[in-house]
Amino acid sequence: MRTQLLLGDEAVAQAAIDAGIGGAFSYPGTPATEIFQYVEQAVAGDPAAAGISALWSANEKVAYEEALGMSYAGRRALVSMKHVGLNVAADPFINSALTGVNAGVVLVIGDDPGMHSSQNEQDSRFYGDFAQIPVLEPATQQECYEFTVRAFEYSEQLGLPVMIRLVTRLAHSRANVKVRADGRAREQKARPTGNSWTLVPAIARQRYAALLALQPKLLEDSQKSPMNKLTLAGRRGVIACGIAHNYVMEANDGPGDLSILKIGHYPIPIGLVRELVDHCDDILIAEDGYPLLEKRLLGVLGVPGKRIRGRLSGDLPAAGELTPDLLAVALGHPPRAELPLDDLAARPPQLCRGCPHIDSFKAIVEATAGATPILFSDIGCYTLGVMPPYRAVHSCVDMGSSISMAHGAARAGAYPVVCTIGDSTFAHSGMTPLIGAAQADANMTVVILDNSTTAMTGAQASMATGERLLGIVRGLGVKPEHLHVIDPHPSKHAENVEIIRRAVAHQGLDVIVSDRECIHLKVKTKAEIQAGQHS
Ligand SMILES: Cc1ncc(C[n+]2csc(CCOP(=O)(O)OP(=O)(O)O)c2C)c(N)n1
Ligand code: SF4
Repeated sequence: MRTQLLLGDEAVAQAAIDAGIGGAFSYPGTPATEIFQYVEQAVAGDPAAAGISALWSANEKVAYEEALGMSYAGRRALVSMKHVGLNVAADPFINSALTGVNAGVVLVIGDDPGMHSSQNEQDSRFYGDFAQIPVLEPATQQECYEFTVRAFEYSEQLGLPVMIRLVTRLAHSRANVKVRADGRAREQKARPTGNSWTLVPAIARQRYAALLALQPKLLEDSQKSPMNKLTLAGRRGVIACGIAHNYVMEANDGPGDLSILKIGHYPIPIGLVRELVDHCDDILIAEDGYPLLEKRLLGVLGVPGKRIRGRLSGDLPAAGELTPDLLAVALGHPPRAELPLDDLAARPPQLCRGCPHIDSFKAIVEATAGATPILFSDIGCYTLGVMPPYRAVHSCVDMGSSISMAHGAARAGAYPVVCTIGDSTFAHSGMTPLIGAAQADANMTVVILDNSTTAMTGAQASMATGERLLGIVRGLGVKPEHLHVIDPHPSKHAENVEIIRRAVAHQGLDVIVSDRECIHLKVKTKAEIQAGQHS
């Protein structure tokens, strides 16, 4: 055993290394990025991690499928992503509960209650429930480590993927973690035999029946799991899930006379919940996310004779992160005096001075002045083009949506339609809609903002930049005479405006690659960029 000061994310990564993974798979996204980055760095410097494969994937679906392929071939695989990434990976994820896994697959999701750097605050425990697989929810960095080690063993024992759900506060805070010092690669498992991985309907029906048949065991396991702890004391009870347990302990200054069910292992341990509810009159449910447990417990008709409180009852807010202060009030303690933060001036995020995206937006705005353009955009630093003075972003829905939405609008007869998308987002999910737009020769202009990096999440390498990007665009069917490259720099402004004007005037598809490095690639180290960026 040795002790290391680790982020929750890093504790998960260290545990995966110690569990003998053959590979880590991911696409960057806050708050999960550091999981993969820790493995990547360990591969370079830690002999225990030598031989682990750690390459960023093009998107989360690809990452999940690569992990599944590694498992099929007999090696344990770690796959991590932010919560909205699981929407992208949902297809293989849900289906892998039917195929099952060979060597252990652990999927780690970083949820972001409060939307510190995300488009929504969806709760991934629902995905686990939907796929009918076990979900583990650690409360501390030590549990991040221990639950991950256990998750690999459990995944192999069940032949199912196991999900670990983290939230931003846990993923991004540090504590001392006791780790095993004996991490080493495991033997390769034999490849599966038979057809169970081929989900044609006849096999899929059998596999789904097998998954359903496994459900009583999953429930029995969670009932007995040491990750779920029931302590009966007074008639006031709390069910605390994951990190919410810490908040309850802080808010109440320890357990006091509360009866407490701490949940870290799902499916919901129904027997333990029943014991707590039978024992108590008043039950507060503390979940940092959606009211998964509260909703299930109340059902359609509620629990007669018991007071069930939580986000649905209004005792805790319906949206946003939980905090010890919110729980203190819900537990009947006086609210703590607020810190006087009013004097701090609000500082909205901005594009950096000298950012190439600024010059791209200035040129787009000038080239479309006088018309009423629809300016679809996407997710990255450039989303900040929504702010004045540019106001050049009218939409940002999900990664890759700019090109598809522009195509839809063009088909509705809208004109001019211009969309902006970053190089990494283009590789993630912009290429597929461009195939259709090129085939239809849609009347729209796509501007790919190639700053040679995935800047927003901390300057990870991009898969579609420079000459490679141009080759991809041509390969997707864009006519060479309608593919242009501009240099987004103040000295080239007039020239760029003219190129965009002509592209917009052309009744068909044009793609403009706006090619200039993020300024921080030149003047800052990756670590400095990572310290300042997120999402
Ligand atoms: C499905 C999903 N995965 C990951 C993210 C996190 N994320 C936000 S923007 C972005 C990529 C940004 O890179 P790029 O498109 O090249 O733009 P830049 O920030 O470099 O301007 C990532 C990975 C997300 N928001 N949604
Ligand atoms: S990090 Fe780079 S791409 Fe992002 S705003 Fe700053 S200069 Fe622009």
